[in-house]
Amino acid sequence: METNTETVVKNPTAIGFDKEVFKKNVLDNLKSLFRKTMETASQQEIFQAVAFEVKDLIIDRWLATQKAYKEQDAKYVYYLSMEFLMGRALGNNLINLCCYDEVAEVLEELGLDINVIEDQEPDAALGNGGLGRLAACFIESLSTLNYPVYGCGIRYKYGMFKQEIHDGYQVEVPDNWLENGNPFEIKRPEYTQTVKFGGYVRIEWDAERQRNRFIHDGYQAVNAVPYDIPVVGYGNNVVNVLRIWDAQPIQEFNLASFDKGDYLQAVEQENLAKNIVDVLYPNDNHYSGKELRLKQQYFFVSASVQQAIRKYKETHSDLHKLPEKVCFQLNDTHPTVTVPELMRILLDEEGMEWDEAWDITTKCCAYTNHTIMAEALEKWPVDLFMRLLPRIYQIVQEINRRFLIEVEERYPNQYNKIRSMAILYEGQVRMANMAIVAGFSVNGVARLHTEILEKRELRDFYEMMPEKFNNKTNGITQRRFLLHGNPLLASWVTEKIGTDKWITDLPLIKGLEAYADDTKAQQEFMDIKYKNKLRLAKYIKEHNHIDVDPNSIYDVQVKRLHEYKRQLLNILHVMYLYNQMKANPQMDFYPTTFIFGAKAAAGYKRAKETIKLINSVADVVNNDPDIRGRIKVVFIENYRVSNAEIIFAASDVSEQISTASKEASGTGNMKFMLNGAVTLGTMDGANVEIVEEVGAENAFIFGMSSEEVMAYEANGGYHPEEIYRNDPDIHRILDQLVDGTFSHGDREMFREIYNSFLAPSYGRADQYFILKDFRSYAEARERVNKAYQDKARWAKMAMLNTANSGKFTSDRTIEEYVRDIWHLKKVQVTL
Ligand code: GPV
Repeated sequence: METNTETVVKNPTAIGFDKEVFKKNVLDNLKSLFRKTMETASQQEIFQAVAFEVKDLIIDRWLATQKAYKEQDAKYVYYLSMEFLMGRALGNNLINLCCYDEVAEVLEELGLDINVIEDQEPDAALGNGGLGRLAACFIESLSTLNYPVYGCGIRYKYGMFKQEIHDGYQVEVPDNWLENGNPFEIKRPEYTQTVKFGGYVRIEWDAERQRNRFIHDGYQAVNAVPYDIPVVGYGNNVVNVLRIWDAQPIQEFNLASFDKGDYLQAVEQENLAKNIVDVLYPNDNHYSGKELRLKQQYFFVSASVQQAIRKYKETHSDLHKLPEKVCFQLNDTHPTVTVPELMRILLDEEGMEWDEAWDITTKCCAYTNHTIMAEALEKWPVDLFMRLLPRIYQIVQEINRRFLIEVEERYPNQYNKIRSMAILYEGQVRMANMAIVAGFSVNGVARLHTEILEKRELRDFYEMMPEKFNNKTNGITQRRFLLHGNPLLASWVTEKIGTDKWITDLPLIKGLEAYADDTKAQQEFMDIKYKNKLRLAKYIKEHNHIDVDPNSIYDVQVKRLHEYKRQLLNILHVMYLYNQMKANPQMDFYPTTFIFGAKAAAGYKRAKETIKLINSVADVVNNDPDIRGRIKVVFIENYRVSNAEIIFAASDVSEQISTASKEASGTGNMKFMLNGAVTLGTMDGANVEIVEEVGAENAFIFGMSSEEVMAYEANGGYHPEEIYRNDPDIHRILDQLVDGTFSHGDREMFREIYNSFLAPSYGRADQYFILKDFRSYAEARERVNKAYQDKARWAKMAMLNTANSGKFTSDRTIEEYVRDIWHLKKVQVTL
């Protein structure tokens, strides 16, 4: 793999950093921003003053980068995503500017702790989970690897809600992340675009060109105003842009419109603009079909595509060559209206013929699929779609018409092919089908996932157009999830392998393998883990008021709450363990802290019940004197990027227990591995590749294979009541859901969970095969518990996980996207 370590500049003075200047400027900022001094300023104000100073360090690199791109007439990827789960910026910007330690020293001289200052920054939580965080890792890697990118998204006023736990239940609190402003963003009103909704399409004869013209009229319009956030590369002077769009009402009345002076229309336009970017939909892996969501999609896509074309035309005259300079990468189907929007611009605004426009569009668009779960597939009702986007809908119809002719030619009289591949079908617009038909690339996010797409979910498309399909196994950035999140381990890795080049070349971390059997290194590794466990214990004490024992095994499942991720399997097993220990207080068991962190979509009932169950089990188990603290259950409130960094660093066991075939990839699994946690998981998503890298002896694998799961599904499921009848331990825990054991006698609290196994009110019983996998899971957990008691063996396993995590850097993933899909060139930036 090509790396660019030779361009990395780590000497802070070489990047123009001067401690004394920095200090003086921070004090000046305090004065000019808040009329305060060090003595009177709040921590939040100091954070702001520091952040503005860091933005100053960024600005020159930002200008230099954009200048270099222009000079080299660089090709850009536009990474279009409804979500960018960025987390905090200050610490990572300092790291990538290579002056983190120096700024920490400056702050210390001012009597401040950099961690406390970093804690003042709200997470930019413009995303739900894996898909949004992947986008954030990708743009960071693109910057670090010297590739031009615009991240394009929405500047939600309210990002992912804050989670509070009241009486064991999740309560959602609005996330007003912009309350104190965002010191890193820059408003760019000069790039404002207009986006049109509703109305109708008028057809006029264009005598000159001898063809129809399509004129969109009677619409409501909003202005899209971009805010740019810098994305700093590691030590290479590159600063790319995350461009997020805000919606503003159009000030002037549309006097040119035929019903001029229409007061009501002006008011309606204002209302449209008011709510379009209000809030991120908090659904993960789930399509909800709300009109406002489609408005959000078209809003940011139209603005981004218009902007891309305008930029291209500043320096190029021939739009036929657009694919040489622009690639639109669609992060799942959410931005798929990119396809008809680009067609609209080329046809209606540029006056092209269909075939020319289609040729360009299909060379510019590429699609990433992130799930095979049916409930996540976006299918917009035709009536809603055509009402909101009348001209776009016409274009979709034409794309569909022409595609179906192709299908018919290739597969005469095979209606099943049309049924599976049509874009418009049974009154719905099927976004995935449109993305596949129009994209030149379709990729899955882990090898197993791509295989399932090819062999099953998208079989007909794969058969018809195999050349489009490819795999890009996900990755994560080690700058955030090791260098920033786990500074102790980061320094130790550098010391052990004798170089810090792993920061931009993660496979070098393999050098740790030489120490796997070295007793002293094992001790050092576990000492670092212990310190990180202390740090997490302190966090949990401060935020959740629970004492945890840093000598216990930290067994951790943090991710969105979803039935397919099977937090329920985890907590049912804790109930089982509790029963075992009550029955046999002397049982051989190493003390374990079961840590959960998860937000449930606000409207996802089963997920919220599961949170309540976890907290209820925690209440009983943590307070039962018979257990003597040997089992603890902790639910960490408000799991998000910033506390995730602390959690990964402190984990011993990484729970990756999704029903095989359901988790497209997972990326948390990689963050745990990098930080030396051992995977306890199913053969699902990227777990398969993790096991391949680290070796089966250094992971704990259990459960049905994806093939087995899919075979059961093809037969309509299985019979969980047989297991219930024949396995007394399982019988007992299910009964405990409805006998009040974990609910102060309330027999109804968990009735629906109970019913989901034995008497589902909808769908199949135990849809995610929890009981089917239970014994295998229990046995794997026993192996984990035994293995941990052999300190040397565990230390070796943990270290080998870190040592073999090299493949899972997002730098590798990005190089593959560049090689196979984007074909970007590296741009060197000098100051
Ligand atoms: I679709 N993913 C997500 O976070 N939200 C979504 O709406 C959809 C997918 C996730 C998958 O569930 C993960 O397996 C995957 O690792 C991640 O996307 C990034 O590819």
